Amino acid sequence: MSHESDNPVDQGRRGFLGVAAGFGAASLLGAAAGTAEAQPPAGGPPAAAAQAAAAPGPRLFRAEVEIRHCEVEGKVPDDLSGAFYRVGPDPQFPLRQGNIPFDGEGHVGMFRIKNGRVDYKTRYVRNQRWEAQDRAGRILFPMYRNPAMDDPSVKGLSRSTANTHIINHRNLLLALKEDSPPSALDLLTLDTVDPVYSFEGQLNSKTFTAHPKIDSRTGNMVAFGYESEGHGSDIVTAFEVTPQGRKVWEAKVKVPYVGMLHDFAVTDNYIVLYVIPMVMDQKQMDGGGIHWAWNPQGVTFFGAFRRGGDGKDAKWVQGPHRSATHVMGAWDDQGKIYVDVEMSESNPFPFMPMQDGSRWDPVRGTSHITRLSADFSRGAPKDYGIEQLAAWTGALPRQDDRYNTQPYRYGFLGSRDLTAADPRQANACYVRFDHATGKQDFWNAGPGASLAECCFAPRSATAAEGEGYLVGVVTRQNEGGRTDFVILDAQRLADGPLATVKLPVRNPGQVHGWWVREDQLPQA
Ligand code: V55
Ligand code: FE
Repeated sequence: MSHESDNPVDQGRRGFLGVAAGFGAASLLGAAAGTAEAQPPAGGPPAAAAQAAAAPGPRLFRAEVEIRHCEVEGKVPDDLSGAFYRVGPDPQFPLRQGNIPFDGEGHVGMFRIKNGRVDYKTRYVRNQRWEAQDRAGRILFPMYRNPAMDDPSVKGLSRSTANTHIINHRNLLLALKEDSPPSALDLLTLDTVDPVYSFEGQLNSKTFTAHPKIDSRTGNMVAFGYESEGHGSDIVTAFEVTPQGRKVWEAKVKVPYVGMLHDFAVTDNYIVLYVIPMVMDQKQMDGGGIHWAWNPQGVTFFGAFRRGGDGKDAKWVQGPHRSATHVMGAWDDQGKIYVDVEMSESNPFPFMPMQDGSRWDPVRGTSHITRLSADFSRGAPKDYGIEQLAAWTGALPRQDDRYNTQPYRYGFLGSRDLTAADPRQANACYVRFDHATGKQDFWNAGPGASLAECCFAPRSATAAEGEGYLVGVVTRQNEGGRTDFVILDAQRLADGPLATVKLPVRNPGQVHGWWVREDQLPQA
């Protein structure tokens, strides 16, 4: 894991990373395993080799792949029909020194599953950034979310890498980066059909989150943008769109300070924002650096406001120094709000600079699933609750997405085997949390495996919560990074995959993935 630390004095602490699963470059882009990250390619001219060796991103892939009738070990369940989509950064050209693996152009993958057959296809998101750099043959947006560093030729173009998450809306596949509007793709061909999607002109924000939620009752998409009125803006715009695409609500609120608002929570009655001290650092950007730095003195704010309101009721509850990025599930109950997040004591991202120049701490940067709670029934509470739910580590939790806004029982997480005799050798695994019993069960992916974020696919649109399949991409680091796509019975993870789709190639990294049921897909 070359990005955590290269300093030998840190080896002791790095040993801990053998147990933890987190946001290391390797883990984010398809690894929760303790194996070394891929090495830069050997050979080539010395300058290119040096650049590759110093490149802060993942090994380049860039091959757009199509495989029909994939090889399957086991049997694809008859009642699993639809498509699994994934996206991650796959830099068009090696990242500039000082840049971070969150940059890099979005490369989308699709596993299309129907009648026991699996087809695999990948395409870059051909948006304005990709097209401009393709024509130029070089990087024109050299630094993560620092527009001042852009090549003058790209002024006015969308900066979106579209590399973070992917979600269907109406008959479109939206590829998302939180600093920009979505890019819209065709759900079946993966062709980019609208590089800067504006929700038919209804998007009243310069940005759009990577983590929209689907209302469990209405199917509406609930979303927001932060830095909504432009670079450094402290305005958040939240809104809601029907499945047919009509905007039915919007509100603007001011945040206590400009921090990374990567994910959010939506309940029946509330929008919840959690502000962490991953702060916008203009000085760092003026020096040619990235957008964010971690403020080791910063406090958190748990904020909530009513859905359907004008945002003036927004209340912010101050809390201790913490980080939380992704939400497993959230709900409200008579004014009490519960949000399950992956939470760490401090900066979870090894590649995000510490504002005081201190070294990144892998122990305090390790995340656990944690329940935040706050009682808004009598106005603003004076604090919010923080309760760690289990010892499993990991940073990309999921749930049965039909329960995005409701009380829920089952959560899923890519983690590392807690039961391993030698924690430094702990294999990657997918874990199911049962919040009703407080128990977890898991599938161990075996030695040399890295696991991308998993995704739940229901057996049918009306199946009970958690009844269906857990799907995810396994990178076999001990086979040159070859790809397996696994389909597990979500109620019997320990039994291992029902089907393993074996690809002969490695894969572009994944940040997030999304399942689209057959009935939500256009038919070819
Ligand atoms: C995240 C990922 C991003 C980003 C900001 O996982 C936050 C969190 C892949 O890009 O730009
Ligand atoms: Fe995310």
